[in-house]
Amino acid sequence: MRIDILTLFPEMFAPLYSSIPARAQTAGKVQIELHNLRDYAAAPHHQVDDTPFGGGPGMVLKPEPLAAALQSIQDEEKDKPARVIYLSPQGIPLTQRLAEELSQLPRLLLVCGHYEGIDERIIDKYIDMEVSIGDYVLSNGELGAMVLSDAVIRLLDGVIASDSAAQESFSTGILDHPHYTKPAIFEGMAVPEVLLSGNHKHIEAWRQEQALAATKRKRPDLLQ
Ligand code: 9WO
Repeated sequence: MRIDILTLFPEMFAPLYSSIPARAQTAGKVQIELHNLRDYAAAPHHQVDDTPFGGGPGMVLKPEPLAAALQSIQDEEKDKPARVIYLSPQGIPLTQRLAEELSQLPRLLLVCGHYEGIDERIIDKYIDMEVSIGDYVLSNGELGAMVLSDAVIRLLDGVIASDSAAQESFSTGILDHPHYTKPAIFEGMAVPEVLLSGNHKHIEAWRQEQALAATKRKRPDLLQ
């Protein structure tokens, strides 16, 4: 998969160069291309934003640099059209299901907004879908783009062990079971006996029961 990210702050994306996303890039499972919106703004001032029509506070990202950037980035691989996604609180919620769907696409182009947002005509003409990572306002779309990228990248074939992706929270529709490691007794608290039993049938049944109990207690909405 190829992920293009259009941003005013490419230096914010350091997290995608650590841990699992970094390994996925090294292994050739994903190619991440960062593009600075300012590079597409006209000289001499390279202005990317302007005051809102109708008044009000703050600034809006101008349409021309966004359109120039989106056309140019799409044209970098014409035979591989990108799904163009704008990260905003107005978007459809990012879920594990949506991450799985996006992980099947050959290319994503993530657009990061700033200030009060982007000119609506860009959304009308160039954005395929608006996605929200949750019901809160951030200071920009970059964190949303990183969250979406991470959720998608780890689902790509061969990035993590396939059984671990299949077993984890949400893929199964319920929360994860508790995990324990050594020592067997920590600050007076013992690891549940069944995990030391070596009986894999019992262990699996215990984990499923624990996962269901945790879901009922912490996220009953997931069981509706
Ligand atoms: C800022 C603002 C200030 C005064 C009045 C209204 C306002 N709305 C906004 C606003 O929504 N700014 C956004 C900041 C513009 C697009 C980029 N920004 C953003 C994206 N904030 N939060 C997100 C986001 C992205 C994905 N999922 C959740 C939140």
